[in-house]
Amino acid sequence: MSTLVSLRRRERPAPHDPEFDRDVQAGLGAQVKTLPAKYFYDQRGSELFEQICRLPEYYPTRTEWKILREQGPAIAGIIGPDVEVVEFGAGAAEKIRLLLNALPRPAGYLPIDISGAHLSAAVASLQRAYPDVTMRAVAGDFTKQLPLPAPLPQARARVGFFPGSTIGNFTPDEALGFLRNAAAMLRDGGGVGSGLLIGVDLVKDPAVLHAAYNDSAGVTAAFNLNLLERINRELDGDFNLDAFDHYAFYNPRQHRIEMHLVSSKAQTVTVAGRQYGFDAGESIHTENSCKYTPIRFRQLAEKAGFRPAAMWTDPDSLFSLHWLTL
Ligand code: AVJ
Repeated sequence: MSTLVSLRRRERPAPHDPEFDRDVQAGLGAQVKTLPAKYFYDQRGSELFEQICRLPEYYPTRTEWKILREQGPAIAGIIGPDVEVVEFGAGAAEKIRLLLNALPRPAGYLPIDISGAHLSAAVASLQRAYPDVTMRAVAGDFTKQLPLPAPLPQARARVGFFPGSTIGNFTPDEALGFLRNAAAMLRDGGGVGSGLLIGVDLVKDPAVLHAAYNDSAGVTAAFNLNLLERINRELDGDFNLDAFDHYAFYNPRQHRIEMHLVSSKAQTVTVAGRQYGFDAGESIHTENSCKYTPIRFRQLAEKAGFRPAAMWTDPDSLFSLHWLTL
């Protein structure tokens, strides 16, 4: 059975989503301009991200996929049967297939994603492939405390799934907050054996990191700039996309890729009737993508109340998959 929870209201994002409006106003009005990375993923942005995942330079997706595929039996052995999988930020709900294939008798799948339309299409096709798994999609922002549907009676435990190093979008402080929040949500409906399976990108040669966010086909640049296009469309903005440049670099002090949109000239932009001045060379900081060493990530998880129980990585130590128990 497939249930969609509060999806209808968000199917087509309202032209003037008040929260988007507020966040853009706060971000562009600040001394140092920023925009929240979670707004990348409108219809077009989600498509561009899927293209990024197939780029030769972008190693995280295919490396994590390989770890999941090759370590599937080991992972399934540790997690066990009859669990409800809660996916945070499910997007296209593709990787979950690998996990559902590997797990013995999975009871349920509860994906959470901000892009409701994208999620409902993905879950519909997934449900056809897994008729015995109870699927309940939740449209919402998983960085906030979200009320989840009651646990399934046939599920023994709730297992969180947070692949793709999405946690890298948070600063370490925010990541700690997310992990504490996830622990509370999973403990709530979970029994013995609940935990979190989470993909974390690793610190590595800065040249490899740099290439992954500066692909030669320009897809990452288009992904970054699409945020301005979304503001133009949904908040009646007049950003000239030719007057902003994609700029991404690795900051080794903070172990993170930073993505910016840099104004190529002095200009004034209007959004929802408000004006924002840009100096030549001024940036909008649009994304952080934090990288961790295995030890640093385990320390963070422990601080949030998890017990690091297992970790898998690839032979080149590009990416890590952690199993954290409660
Ligand atoms: C989805 C946040 C993991 O940080 O690598 C990819 C997003 N941004 N290329 C990442 C992203 C630019 C991605 N995450």
